[in-house]
Amino acid sequence: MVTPEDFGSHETAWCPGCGNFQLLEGVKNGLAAAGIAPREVLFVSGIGQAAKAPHYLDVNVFDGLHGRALPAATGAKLADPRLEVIVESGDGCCYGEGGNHFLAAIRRNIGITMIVHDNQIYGLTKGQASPTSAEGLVTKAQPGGVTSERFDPLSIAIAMHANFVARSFSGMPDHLARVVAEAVRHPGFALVDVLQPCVSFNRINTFAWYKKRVYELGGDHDPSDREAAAARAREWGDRIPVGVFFRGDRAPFEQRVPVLRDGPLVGREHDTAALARIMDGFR
Ligand SMILES: Cc1ncc(C[n+]2csc(CCOP(=O)(O)OP(=O)(O)O)c2C)c(N)n1
Ligand code: SF4
Repeated sequence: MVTPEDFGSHETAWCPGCGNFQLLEGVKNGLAAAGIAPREVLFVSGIGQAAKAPHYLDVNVFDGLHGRALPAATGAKLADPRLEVIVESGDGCCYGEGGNHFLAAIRRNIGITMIVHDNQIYGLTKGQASPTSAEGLVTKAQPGGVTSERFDPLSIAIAMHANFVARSFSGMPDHLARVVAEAVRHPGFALVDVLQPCVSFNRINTFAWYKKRVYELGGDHDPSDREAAAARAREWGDRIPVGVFFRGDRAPFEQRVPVLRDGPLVGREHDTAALARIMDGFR
């Protein structure tokens, strides 16, 4: 039996009170509930406070560049589809510089779970606006307030037929663990956007701010209904829904790629002379 303790316990470099702590525990609990052992999982992160999360887990880890976790994760998943590949990083990393990779991963429906610590700010670089910052938010780098519309990851993911779209909140650890467990079990690309207060640089979207607004999607929501999911995703303001918005049934990319029909690429014999001939062809 897999337990949360199997994923280890480490000192972190996060600020006291940060929403990342509950997220870390939620991920451990979710993976244990899904029965996924540490050696079966590869975490790929970018750069940021959130991107440090995999450093605090006893799992396989690859640190990508800021915004570039998904391409590395995609390569790993194609090399060995048996791996449970999870991208874990911040909203700046996943939706800003990583935005195009996010769209490509949804289109491909690659079997990766992307867990986003959505604190609506750049934490590591000390408080600049991120794509999910609210319009008008004042920061040291945006003294006149953010002038762009907020990026809405759930609406985009649902509009593009992402296979699993969910949101949770670090203030709801049990809910978070349940959603993570469900996301990793669902085939294809799964998005878990987690509302994560940054107590140092986002003084607006605090735990108290979210607690007043967040509510759980109930039995009246049908996650197979994409139109209903889109309508719920647009709800943002006095009431903010969390839960599984949408569950699709598209076949994962790794099941459709011809080269993988004969099994994983790792461990296969490869002909270095043939590879050298191909490389010579580019000279
Ligand atoms: C290619 C590249 N662009 C920009 C940066 C600078 N940078 C590092 S972390 C970061 C933002 C972090 O914000 P987010 O991804 O939301 O994570 P958080 O720190 O809030 O958890 C930026 C802009 C970088 N290291 N590399
Ligand atoms: S800066 Fe914000 S996101 Fe980063 S550790 Fe501190 S509270 Fe958390």
